[in-house]
This record gives sequence, C-alpha cells and structure tokens, in this order.
Amino acid sequence: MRASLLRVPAALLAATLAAWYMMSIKREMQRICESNVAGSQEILNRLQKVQSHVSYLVKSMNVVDHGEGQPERDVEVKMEKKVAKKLYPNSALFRNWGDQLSEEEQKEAEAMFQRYGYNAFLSDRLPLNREIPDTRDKRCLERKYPEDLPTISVVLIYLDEALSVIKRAIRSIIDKTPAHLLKDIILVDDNSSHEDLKDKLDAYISFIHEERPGLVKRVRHREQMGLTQARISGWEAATGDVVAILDAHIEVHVGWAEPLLARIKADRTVVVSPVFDKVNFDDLTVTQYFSSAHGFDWGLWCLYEGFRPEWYKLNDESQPGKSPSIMGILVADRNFFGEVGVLDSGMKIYGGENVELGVRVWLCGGSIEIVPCSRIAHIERSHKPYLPDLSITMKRNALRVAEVWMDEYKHNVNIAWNLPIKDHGIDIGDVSERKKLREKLKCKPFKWYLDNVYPQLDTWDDLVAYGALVNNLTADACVDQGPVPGNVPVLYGCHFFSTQSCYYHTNGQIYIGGIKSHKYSDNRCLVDPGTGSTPGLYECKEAKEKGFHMHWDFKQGRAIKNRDTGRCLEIAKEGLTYYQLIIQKCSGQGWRIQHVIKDF
Ligand SMILES: *[C@@H]1O[C@H](CO)[C@@H](O)[C@H](O)[C@H]1NC(C)=O
Ligand SMILES: *[C@@H]1O[C@H](CO)[C@@H](O)[C@H](O)[C@H]1NC(C)=O
Ligand SMILES: [Mn+2]
Repeated sequence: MRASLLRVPAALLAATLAAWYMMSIKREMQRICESNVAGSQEILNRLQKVQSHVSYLVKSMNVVDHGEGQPERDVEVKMEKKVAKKLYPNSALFRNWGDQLSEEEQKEAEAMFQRYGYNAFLSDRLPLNREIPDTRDKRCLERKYPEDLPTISVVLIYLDEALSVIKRAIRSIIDKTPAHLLKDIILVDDNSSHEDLKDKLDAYISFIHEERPGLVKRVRHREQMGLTQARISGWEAATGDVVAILDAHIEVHVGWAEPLLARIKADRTVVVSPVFDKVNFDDLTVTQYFSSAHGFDWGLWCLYEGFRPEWYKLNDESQPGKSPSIMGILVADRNFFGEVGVLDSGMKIYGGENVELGVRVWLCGGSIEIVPCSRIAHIERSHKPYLPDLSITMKRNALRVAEVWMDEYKHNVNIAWNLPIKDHGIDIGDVSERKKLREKLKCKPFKWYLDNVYPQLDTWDDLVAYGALVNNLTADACVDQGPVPGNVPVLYGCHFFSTQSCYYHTNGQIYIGGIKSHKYSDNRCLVDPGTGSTPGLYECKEAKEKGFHMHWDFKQGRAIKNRDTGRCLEIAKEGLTYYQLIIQKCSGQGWRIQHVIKDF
C-alpha cells in the first residue's frame, strides 16, 4: 500500500489508517503487564506448544455442587435449545461460544462480557468447585513434601470482579490447600462499585465461616489505590508464615501450595511464582501453558522468557527454574518480603511494579524462581474494563524503576519509550525512600544483574540516536516501517508510535520500526538494494548474510548516505502534494532524528 499521507490532521489520519496499520498500533497500546502477560503473540505461541484443550460443555458437567443454592438448573436446560440469530457477530465473546443462547441470554452475556472482560454469564452457571485438568508434569505427583511446611496467607486483589469468579477462587483455595497450612484468605477490594460485591459476598463468607471460622478477612479501600498499594495492604493484613498475592480471577490447582512452601522453607530469600495456565475469556476452559521464566523488555513490559541453559540441561520439567523477574502472582516469606521492601508504594495504578520487585529481590540478596509443580488457572481477560490506556502509568512507573535501580543503564528505559534522555517532563514522584532502601540493604549494582541474572537483555551500548526520522523538506512526515509483512519502508504522516521509531547505530546501521530489547531478537535494518529506487528493510542478520548495503553515513541535519553505493535516502514528490521515500543519487537533502544520545 502507498502510504504518504501528508498534511492530514492527526485525527483525520487516524480515521483513514489502513487495517494493517491499526493492527500494529493497537497491539502496541494494548500490551499489558500482569500475571497473564499479553506480551508478544510470537512468544506466547512459542510457549503454547503443549495445549491440552479441554472442552467444558455446561450440560456435560458432572461435578457436585457445593450447595450454595445457585439457580442454574433451568438455564442449563434453556442453553440446549437451538437459536438461529447471532446478535453480536463481531463480539469476541461469541466468536467461538454461545451458539445455543437465546436472544435474551445473548444480550445478558454480552453486557456482562463488556463489564468484566470475560464470560461472567457462563461463570455464574458453572459449579464453584468445577474440575479443571491437572496440568502438572507427572514427576510432580511423585514428590513428597515435609509435613511441617510454613503456613500460608492467600491475598486476592480485585476491582469490580464478577462475584462468582471471586467465590470460585475462594472455593478452590479452600478445597485445594491442606487445611492445616491455610492460615487465612484476605480479600482486598480496591474500591469496587458493584453492589453484589458487598452483601452477597459477605453472605458467601458467612457460609464459608460455618465450615472454617474466621478464615476469610476483608480489606476494603474507600478509594482506588491501584494494584501496588492494594497488594501492600493485603500483605499487611496477612498473618501466615508465607504470603501469596494473587489476582482474584484465578482457580488454584490441586497441590499448588506445597511445592511453593517447600521451596520457601528451604530458602526464605526465594520469591516464587507458580505457572499460570490460561483460562479462556470466552468458554472458561483451561489451556496448559509451558513453564517458562518471566522477563521484561526495556519498556519494562513483562514477557515470557526462556529459563537459563542449566534448567534445560536438567531435562526435568518439574524442577524450579530461576527467573529474572516475576509477573503478577507472587509468593514469598512474609517477613523476608517486608525486609526486602515489599513493593514500591510510589508506583501508580499499574505496571512496572513486578519488574521492580524482580530486580530488587535479585540485587538485594534474594532470588526469583518459577515452580512448575505449582499451577494456577488464570482468566486472561479480553479487555480490561477499567483504565483503557495503561501506557501512561506504565511509562511513569518504568522511569521510576530505572531511576532507582538501573544505574548507567537507566536511559534504555527512555529510549524504549521514545522519550528524551534529559527533561522527559514526566513526574516520577519522590524516589528518595527507595534509594535509601537500596543503600540500607547494600544492594548490588544493576550491571551485576545484567551479567548474572538477565544476560539475554541487550544493553544497547552503541546507539547514538533514536526516534522519528524527518526529512527537512517536510515537517510532518516520518520514515515508517511500512506494511507488515513486507520489506519496504515508507514515508507516512508522523504519529510517533513504534512503527516510526528509528535508531542510528555507531556501526552505521539504521533500524526502522522499533528496537528489540533482547540479544536473541533481530532488528530490521535499512538497506539500499543497489538498483532501482525502492529502499529495503530486512532483519539485520539476513541483510548481513546476503551482503545487502546496510551501512549509512549520517549526521544530524545532513544526508543519509549509503557507505557502499554512495546513494542517499531521500524523498521525492509523487503528484502534487505527496512525498514518497526513495533511494537515489544524492541531491543534498537533510534528515533529523528526534533524540540524540551522544554527538554523532
Ligand atoms: C470509590 O467508590 C465509590 C463508590 O462506588 C465512588 O463514589 C468513589 O468515587 C470511588 N473513589 C475513587 C477514588 O475512585
Ligand atoms: C536540508 O538539509 C541539507 C543538508 O544539510 C541542506 O543543504 C539544505 O539546505 C536543507 N534544506 C532546507 C530546506 O532546510
Ligand atoms: Mn490477571
């Protein structure tokens, strides 16, 4: 597709963007960083090799209900009726689910889906103690654990979660944790507004207390404090030897607690995470996830990461593996967690707090492990019903983590967010307490972490400039990676999303369309094909192997000139108003790149 839309106001531009374009931008904006991680689809696909997709047809459910008197039965009968008309053909909820629903049921289910981001309609109709497949490695079943394990407090954090989902989380924790180990369950409500989370949840707790007096405690926030503060308040209320901080849209698997508690009993400085299996947001079936470590990129978005080679050499999927970071769900010795600084209470709302914890624990005398024999089924919401754009707090929190912990590498966070190194203008709050904590605990330098814990992270040492690349003949058009898949960079109205992020490297390479944070990923390099006028964009490794002309001389405000061919990256008018990106004999055009790291 031709893409040189100049002089179009930003709003209009957004409306005219082609589908390929919106997709890449949307993907960028929707990345979220929590226990589920909608990181890169690529990575998820890589990890989803093992898929045990079990179908839960409501009518074939054969599980004893716990007698909470749910009025489900007539609905199940209704659901067997055939209905023809689909009211919401474009809703993600009905893509693979709900063919049997009447129009009225579809309306109700869709409304609940919009409200919660998952199929709360179906959740209300499944038994609280439903069976979920045992996704553990067989070797886990043979493990023996000491009798005298530490006790555990389970903290569930929620904001306007569906009542039946919270009840099912509680039910699973009670049913699947040995009674003598389960000290309490702490419900932290981050100022939910839904009425049913008041009296109806209280009624359920009273029902639980007939069986287990005083087991469930409630912490209610009268204003929304955000995930980090909510987690801290849950930890404060906990009394067990170990505290597990979980989302409320989970179900624990059988035997989930013992392997975690055994690890912490053996070493109280290990902060552990179970493996989360995915509960589909539509049919609520469970998909097994491969065990993997948790990492992050320089934007501090979390992602799944391979374990270190030593773990793979063990050839035993039931073994705990060290991990650079931890996603949303964490389990720690309650006192150790306090000594190491709990969580950074200066974090706002959401994002980055898990990376902060991971880095801090490693640098200040502890470590992080993923324990594959412990598994938790976690609903991956299709959308978050609140806070549509998380990137604002994510960015701020990430800069805060960088300032406290990342030493000479902290600017990589600015680069990842395409912010200037100096004067980014974002208020990160007061970090003096956290810096004091770092001193008090005598934590190691960040370089130690890069060398020893997360060597896969690329340190971007040889970048000299980054950001949008603009020709001096036009002010509002930026170099852009162009259609994907495809190998032709284009000129496009500037919007400054990552498809327009360019990077100039001391070795003369120019990356277009973002930069990868990990050494195992490749960037895409601008090349001069040698003939014709169309520039090319190829993975740098491929470009090098094929001998493409990929090194450029460039100084701020001057020409971008290929070192091999002597030709320049330039723009040329196409028709009366539009410019396009071409390669031709140098005619004296100049380019400016948005941010400079060092003079070049
Ligand atoms: C807390 O919830 C109440 C009741 O829903 C609402 O009126 C109030 O605005 C909320 N506070 C914050 C800070 O969100
Ligand atoms: C653009 O940059 C080139 C190279 O530095 C320079 O010679 C030219 O005068 C500039 N053109 C404009 C319109 O600024
Ligand atoms: Mn979650």
